[in-house]
Amino acid sequence: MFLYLTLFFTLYDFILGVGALLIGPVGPTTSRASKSNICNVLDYGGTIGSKDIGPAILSAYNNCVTKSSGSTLYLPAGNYDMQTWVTLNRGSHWAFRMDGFITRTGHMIIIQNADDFEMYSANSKGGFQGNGYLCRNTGPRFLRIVKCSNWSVHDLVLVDPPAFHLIVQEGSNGEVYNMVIRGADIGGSDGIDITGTNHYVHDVMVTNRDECVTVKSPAHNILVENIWCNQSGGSAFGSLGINTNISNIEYNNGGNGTVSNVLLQNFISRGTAYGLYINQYWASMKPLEGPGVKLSNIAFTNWNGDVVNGDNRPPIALICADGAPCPNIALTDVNMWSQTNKAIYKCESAFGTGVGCIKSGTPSSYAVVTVTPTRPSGYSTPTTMPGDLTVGFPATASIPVPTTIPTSFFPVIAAKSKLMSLQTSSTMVQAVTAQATSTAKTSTSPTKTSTSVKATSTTVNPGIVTRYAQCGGIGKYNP
Ligand SMILES: *[C@@H]1O[C@H](CO)[C@@H](O)[C@H](O)[C@H]1NC(C)=O
Ligand SMILES: *[C@@H]1O[C@H](CO)[C@@H](O)[C@H](O)[C@H]1NC(C)=O
Ligand SMILES: *[C@@H]1O[C@H](CO)[C@@H](O)[C@H](O)[C@H]1NC(C)=O
Ligand SMILES: *[C@H]1O[C@@H](CO)[C@@H](O)[C@@H](O)[C@H]1NC(C)=O
Repeated sequence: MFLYLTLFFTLYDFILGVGALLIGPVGPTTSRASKSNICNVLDYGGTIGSKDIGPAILSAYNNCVTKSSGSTLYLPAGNYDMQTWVTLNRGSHWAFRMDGFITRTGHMIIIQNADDFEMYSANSKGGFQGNGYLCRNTGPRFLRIVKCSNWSVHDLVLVDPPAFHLIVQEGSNGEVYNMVIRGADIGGSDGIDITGTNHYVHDVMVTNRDECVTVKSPAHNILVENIWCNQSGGSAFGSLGINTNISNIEYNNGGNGTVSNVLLQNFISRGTAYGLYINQYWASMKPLEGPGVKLSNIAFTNWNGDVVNGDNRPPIALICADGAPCPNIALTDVNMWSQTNKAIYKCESAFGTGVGCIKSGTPSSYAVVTVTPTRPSGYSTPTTMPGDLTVGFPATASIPVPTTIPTSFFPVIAAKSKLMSLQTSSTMVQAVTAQATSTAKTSTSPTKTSTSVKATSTTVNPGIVTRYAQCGGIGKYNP
C-alpha cells in the first residue's frame, strides 16, 4: 500500500545521456522578508473562530495586498471555518502566510495569475480540513494555483476535500514541497494534479486511494522527487485525451498527441495495487477519437517493490495503443514482484528492452503477450517508513488532521528544505502570533442535502464558475 519514489520526468534526453531537468529557477523571485507589509485578516473583519473567514481574506487581499507591492496576507494561528469561496487574482510580489487552520463549510481558495508568490505556514501547521465525507466527490477542491508564475506552496496540511486536494493549472516556475495530504481511501481523492511548464514537486506525502502526484496535459519540464504515497493509488500520468502534449507519459483509449522523453527513476512500492504500469486501454475511460496518444522514449530505472497480487494486476504491464505503438521503452534495474510470490508481466504494442514480454525492432501493433517470470534476483523486501499506515482513511467519517509534517519522504533521504517550524524566525517577516481561542472545529456545520448537488455540477463545462449549494458555494469545476 505504499509507494516511495523519487522520479524525474522532463525533456530529458536519456539516450544521449544529456539532461536538463528543470529549464530555469522555480519559486518566488523575491524573499519572504521583502514582503514585509503585513495584511492581517484580523484587521479586515476576521476573527479567530470565525464561521466564515472567506470575506476577511478577500478584504485583506483587495484592500491591502493589491494596494501595496511586497505584502504578506496573514492568517494567524487558530481555527476558522470558511464558507465563501475566495479567488485571489493578479497579485504580484506577495505572500500568503497561513498559520491558521481552516475548516471548509463551503468552498476554498483559488490563487490566479499571480507572479512572485509564496504560500506557506510558518508554524508548519496551517492548512485545510475539508470534511469531504459530508459531500463526497461533488466538486470543490481545496486549492488551485491557476496560471501563476514564479511561485511556491509549502508547509501546509490538506485533509479530506470533497474532491482532489491541490490543482496546479498551467503557469510556470512553481515549487510545491513539505506538504502532507490526507484524503479518503477511495477514488476522486487525487493528491496533486499538475499541468504547466517548469514545475518542481518534492517532499510530499499523500495518503489516499487515487492519484498521488499526477501530471496531466499540457505539461513540460516537470520534476517530481521524493514523494511518499502512503496508502495511495500511485502516481500516474493522465487521463490523456485529445491533443495531449506532455513531454511525459500514460494511459488512454484513443485520443492523440504525444508523451515523450520521460525518465522515471528510484521507485519503491510496497503492497501497491499497481506497479510499473502503462495502460492505454484503461477500463474506466471511454474510447476517444484518434489513433491513441503516442508514447515514446520512456525510461524506468531502479524500481524495486511488490504489488498485492501480481497474477491479478501485473507488477509490470506495458499496454500501448495498437494505433500508436510505443518505441524506446527501456527498463533498467527494475525488480518488481508480488506479495503472493507469483506474477505475470504483460506487454502490447510496446518496443524496447528490459522485460521478457517486450519486443524489439520496428514498432508495429501486436496483441498482448503474457510471460510468467520467476522472482527477480535483484528484488528485495521493500523498505518501510516510520508511520506507514496499515489501512486507509474511511470515506464516510471525519479524517484526523496530522499533527506534524515529516522531515523525510523517501527512505534515508532528508527533505531538501527545512520545515518552516524548524527554521529561525529571521527568515520570516515578523507578525504577531495570535492565540487560538476556539476549540477544534469538526463537522458541525454542513447539514447534508448533498445528493441534489451532483446533478447540477456534472452538466457544467470545465472551468465555468458554478454553484454547488450545500457542499460548495461558488467555485470552479474540473479538472
Ligand atoms: C518569472 O521569473 C523570471 C526570472 O526567474 C522572469 O524572467 C519572468 O519574467 C517571471 N515571470 C513573470 C510572468 O513575471
Ligand atoms: C506542445 O507544447 C510545446 C511547448 O509548449 C509546443 O511548443 C508545441 O507546439 C506543442 N505541440 C503541439 C502539437 O501542440
Ligand atoms: C487531435 O485530434 C483533434 C480532434 O480530432 C484534432 O483537432 C487535432 O488536430 C489532433 N491533434 C494532433 C496533435 O494530432
Ligand atoms: C502515513 O505515514 C505516517 C506519517 O504521518 C503515519 O503517521 C500515517 O498517519 C500516514 N499518513 C499520513 C500522515 O497521513
